[in-house]
Amino acid sequence: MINIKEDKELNVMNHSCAHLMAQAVKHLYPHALFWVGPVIEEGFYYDMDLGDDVIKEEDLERIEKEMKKLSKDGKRIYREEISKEEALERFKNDPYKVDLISRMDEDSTVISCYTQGDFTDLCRGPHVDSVKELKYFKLIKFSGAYWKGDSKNKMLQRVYGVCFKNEEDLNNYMHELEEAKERDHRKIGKDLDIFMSHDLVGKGMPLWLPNGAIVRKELENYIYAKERKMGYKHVYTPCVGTVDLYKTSGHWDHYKENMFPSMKVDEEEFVLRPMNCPHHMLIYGNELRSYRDLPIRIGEFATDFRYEASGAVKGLERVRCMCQNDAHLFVRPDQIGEEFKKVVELILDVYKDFGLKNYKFRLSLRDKEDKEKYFDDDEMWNTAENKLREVLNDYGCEYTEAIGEAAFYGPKLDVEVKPAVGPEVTLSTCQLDFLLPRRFDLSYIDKDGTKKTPVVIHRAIFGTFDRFTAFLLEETKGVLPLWLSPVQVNIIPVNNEYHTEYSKEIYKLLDDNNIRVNIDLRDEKLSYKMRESQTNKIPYTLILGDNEKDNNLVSYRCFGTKETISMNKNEFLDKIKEEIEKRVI
Ligand code: TSB
Ligand code: ZN
Repeated sequence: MINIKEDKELNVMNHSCAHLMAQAVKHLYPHALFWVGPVIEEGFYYDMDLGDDVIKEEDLERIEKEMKKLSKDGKRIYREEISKEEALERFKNDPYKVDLISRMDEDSTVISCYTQGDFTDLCRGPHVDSVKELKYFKLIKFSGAYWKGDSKNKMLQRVYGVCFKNEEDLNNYMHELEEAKERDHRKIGKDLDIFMSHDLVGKGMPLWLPNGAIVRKELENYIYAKERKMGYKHVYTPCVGTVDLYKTSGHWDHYKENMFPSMKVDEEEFVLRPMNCPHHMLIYGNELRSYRDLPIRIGEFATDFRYEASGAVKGLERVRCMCQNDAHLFVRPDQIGEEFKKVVELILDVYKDFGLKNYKFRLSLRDKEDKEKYFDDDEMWNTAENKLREVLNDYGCEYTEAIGEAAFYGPKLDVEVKPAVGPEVTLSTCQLDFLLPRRFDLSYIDKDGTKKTPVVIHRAIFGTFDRFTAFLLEETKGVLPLWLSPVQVNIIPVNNEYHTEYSKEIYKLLDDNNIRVNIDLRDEKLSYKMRESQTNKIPYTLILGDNEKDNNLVSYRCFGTKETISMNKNEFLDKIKEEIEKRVI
């Protein structure tokens, strides 16, 4: 999809269209006050205080109609530059604008207003010359949005829209949007019974249904086997820790806003953990370590809790309770390069196994100015950042650099992917850390008998099982490979009366061989059952009738094909066993 924010002309048009929408809203809701209306990748939105009014679906049409009227009317848009004093005077009855203006620095910012007909808005611009240039727009959706993104503030009404240069572009965009909705893992996850959520459990706390649990278990088995082969040792640790643990690690100072509030039990104060590093540090510190023991790789499928803004939580992609495919690698300084390289190789290997191609590497570095987030040790940061660059260059990986995106304890390599709907997210991550081992006073005895501090590499290949599953559902459009499919084979007898017995025999053969098989004995038409098998995206549908029964055959249809293939039942079993074992995609 086109990135509207980055297209100069569309950016201006969409910005002007946000004003046009505000003007229309003002006509329909004269008491409306406006906060901000930025251009985003997908178009624009405006946050508005409509008093007690709450936007509903049918309101979008009304607003759009008014916008069309205003556009036809074709008023010119003109710019005025005013002093801060004048701006404060002019907008004195609008607390939102006063808030914006009072935070403006008169010496460095020009304060400007844009007016079209009866509507004036404070704005940096630029804008199109006349509202008549805005013809091909559409209001897309609406939501609540806390003022300044803070849940303690008033909830404003946010309306999203998009504007294009011509009808064709708008239609194409709307078509793509429809397709994206179809590909959204929240829709697929519901259709395929992968996960659900419930207000009584809470926002961002998905419940994995039996089908989803199968996918997750398969992912766990898959990555566990890979990690075990690479010398990882897996552990289980509690999903809480004391506040003191997180004070020791530095999370309490640097990561508190992402954590759930603490709770007191007897004399101890606990937090739900947002990360597992502190627990793994303690496991490392539990034994005396020699230089010969390193690298030590401690892995865990670990449940974490993070405070994510309620407007940001999204299906399985951004949750408040997640399970990381986590590991902490404790290495000697001379092993950083090699170990980091192995992680990059593992990432590439895994993405290949899943046939994933739409991803980008990003090197996340510190913002040197941000002394609050990042610990102050230039040398340590420089060494770590250069080390990562070096390995990436050696490996010939293409990557971009992002300042200010590093973790508080060190720089990292992230893998970024684009969901069907919404901005990019991080899937895999590999982070270098010189800080935590020091804070936990970790050591190993070096060759010369002296005590040295290990370096830690934090890494999560899937990121979280939650986010990876979300991405996988979108990339595959829910058509999972055989080895991951909740139901691998669906058996439909041609006639329940005559073919149930043979169908049950085939069911047993497959079930005994650990194939996830279903038999559909419902009193429904064959064609209905076959269609449903397709809707549920089951890889193999077996249709068993007289010919199959008399000759020990199975006849099957693969998902998405119309062709029926017949085969000896044992041959079929061998075929799919091989397909599962090889994890064919
Ligand atoms: C890799 N301490 C490290 C760990 O050792 C860590 O926690 N890194 S992290 O903060 O980047 O999180 C790891 C991964 O979790 C991210 O790469 C991302 O893929 C995933 N993740 C982060 N936040 C969420 C969330 N709210 N919902 C789902 N997945 C998330
Ligand atoms: Zn970690």
